[in-house]
Amino acid sequence: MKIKQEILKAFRDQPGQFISGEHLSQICHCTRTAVWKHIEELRQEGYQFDAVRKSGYRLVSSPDSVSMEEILTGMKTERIGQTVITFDTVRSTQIIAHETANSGAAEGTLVVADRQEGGRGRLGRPWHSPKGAGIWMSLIIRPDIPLPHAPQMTLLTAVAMAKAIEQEAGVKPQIKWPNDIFVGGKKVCGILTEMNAEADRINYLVIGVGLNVNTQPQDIPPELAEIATSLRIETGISFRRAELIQVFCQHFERIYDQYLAEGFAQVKAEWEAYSLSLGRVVTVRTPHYTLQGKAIGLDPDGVLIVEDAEGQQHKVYSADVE
Ligand code: BT5
Repeated sequence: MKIKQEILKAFRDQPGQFISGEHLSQICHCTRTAVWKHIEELRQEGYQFDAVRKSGYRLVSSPDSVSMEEILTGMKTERIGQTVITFDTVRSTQIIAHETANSGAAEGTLVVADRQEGGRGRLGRPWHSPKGAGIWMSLIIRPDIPLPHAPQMTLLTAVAMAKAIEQEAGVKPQIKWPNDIFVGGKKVCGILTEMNAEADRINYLVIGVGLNVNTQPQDIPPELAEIATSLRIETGISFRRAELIQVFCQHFERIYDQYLAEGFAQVKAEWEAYSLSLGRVVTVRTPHYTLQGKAIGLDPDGVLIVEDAEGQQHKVYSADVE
């Protein structure tokens, strides 16, 4: 653990308490001067400390930052999110995650940016990623599953994120097949799963997640005003993004481990419980066809089943659903 991370962990383990410079230097295995220097650096990053002679330091408040220290301090997982690479501004965290995965990054490596200049959705659509407002991250995983099962990871990610949103924001999210999470009837989160594979083997998946967290109405461009929302807009509360990332990683790891051990059935059941699409009449659009019908369920592999007016059932593997 880095010294700044150790310092933050010490304060988080004893909330509201003063910790002496001497004690901090023992925890961090460094000199008291080094402790002071790192506390000054943390102050520059927006952390507020009280410093009282003889008592030491007390952490008063933390910024809403997606720095490596903030994300790793309090991360309660075994491997998902245990390696975190962070940036102020990138074109897209997907691009960096692919490069990182290609150079051998471990499963669970997370790439996070405060802002994206070229965030992307499916089919090259743009993803609006303003500075400091949301979670723009890409997770690298290396599941040993058959290639056709890769899309199940999108559904699994949506369940993990829906649970994180529910736990942290206290609202009931709904998932629109396959990759959108809605709160209050508008899109709060989108998921983009990209795969690198050989003929019969997945090398890695990069799962991109964009979550509008503290976005204010004026940060949403006019073309998205009717369709996009944020957790803050829906609840009136600001959230600490690092904490949301930690909670997401915890849910993801638990569901993913169960999925690897037991298969897709549990994810399917949880996904259906959050579904916005099932039981509704939907329009399915792909580059090749448009279909109208009732979304009646997922098949055991996670493929959407739509029944048309003639009662014929269609399997939908990848599409936009309205
Ligand atoms: C998605 O695509 O919803 C997947 C979005 C994935 C974004 C993450 S952010 C981290 C990682 N790095 C990346 O570069 N991407 C991933 P799709 O279903 O194609 O939806 C895209 C559509 O959502 C756009 O055409 C807009 O209509 C709408 N949209 C764009 N930005 C939005 C936002 N911030 N909130 C809600 N809707 C948005």
